[in-house]
Amino acid sequence: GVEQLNAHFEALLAAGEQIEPRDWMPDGYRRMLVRQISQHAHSEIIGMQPEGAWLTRAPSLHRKASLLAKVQDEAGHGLYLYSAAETLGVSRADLLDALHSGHQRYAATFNHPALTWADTGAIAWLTDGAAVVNQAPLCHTSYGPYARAMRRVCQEEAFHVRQGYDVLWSLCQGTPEQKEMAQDAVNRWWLPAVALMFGPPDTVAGGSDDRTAAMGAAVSQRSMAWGIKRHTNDELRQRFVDNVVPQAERMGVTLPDPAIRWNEERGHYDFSPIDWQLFRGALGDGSQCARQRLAHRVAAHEDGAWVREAVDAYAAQLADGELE
Ligand code: BYC
Repeated sequence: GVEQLNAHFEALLAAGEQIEPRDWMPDGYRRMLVRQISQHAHSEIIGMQPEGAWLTRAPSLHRKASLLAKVQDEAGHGLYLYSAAETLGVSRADLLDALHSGHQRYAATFNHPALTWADTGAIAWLTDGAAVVNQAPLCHTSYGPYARAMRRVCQEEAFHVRQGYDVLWSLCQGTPEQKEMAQDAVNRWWLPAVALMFGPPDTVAGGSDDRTAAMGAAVSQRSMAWGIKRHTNDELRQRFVDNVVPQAERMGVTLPDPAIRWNEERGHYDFSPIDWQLFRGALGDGSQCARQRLAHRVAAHEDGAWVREAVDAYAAQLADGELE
């Protein structure tokens, strides 16, 4: 019966074995994975847009080539992740419909506009930097197909972080205007990265909506018990801040949080607590930029209909033996 299956499932988790598509799994585990993997996949493909907007305006051929490769990588990440989600019995078409109709979310980080060239550097350095910290433990997440997708994604993200750092570094070596442009982009992308890429805080500290924050913590605990998440959101957020503060110092930009200082006793950098209300506000749902992101995505999907039709027609001809 179900109890026996569940005991076997729990035993696999306890032994540190990965769960594979052929294995029995509780409905809640499957639902939680579908939700996280699809939200993740959507974030990758919507996340192409802020930087993608600068492809035609990159300041040199060299910068254009690396940005193009970076944005293409994000499309690839979306594809690995949709494939991983499909092993759970959902279809990519349905997941895309859920994104397009607003039924599923993507990281609200990407509801912010990329106003200058320096934003491409700040996004890659901070947002991809946060993503690597959040996603590296997912290489050991309990669901096999998700873990395998994450290994490749993380290697590519690590390259993106350096590409972003290099864009900002060069601007910081340039004219006062260029340096100011770098600082301005860092000022605008800091909060979206530190607040949104890690999800809500683990505790209600600083927040005023106790009920939803407590629910968030319960979901997190469930996720950790199933080995989907390996660390809490705030642990990973701290790891990100510890990585990034010395990098900012080397580059010569200031992170826009006056509370950032080394705490000898904790062995970590202190920073301002993430306010839950601010987090909700910063989601930018319904903002002009969010509407544009979605409209752009839907238009790209519709423009690509002929490709999907051609692929289906080709597959049908192959199946009928019309092509050799
Ligand atoms: N934005 O789910 P909960 C990239 C919502 S892309 C909007 O309990 P948890 C890149 C959440 O939906 C890679 N909403 O939080 C691409 C829920 O609301 P509903 C992105 C958010 O479990 C291109 C409520 O808040 N990486 O790197 O802690 C260019 C409660 O949250 C957000 C991943 O996706 C948000 N950010 O999960 C550059 C990694 N966060 O649905 C870079 C995998 C939360 O109840 N994902 N909400 O109305 C994760 O690890 C988890 O999804 C998170 C949040 C830690 C992000």
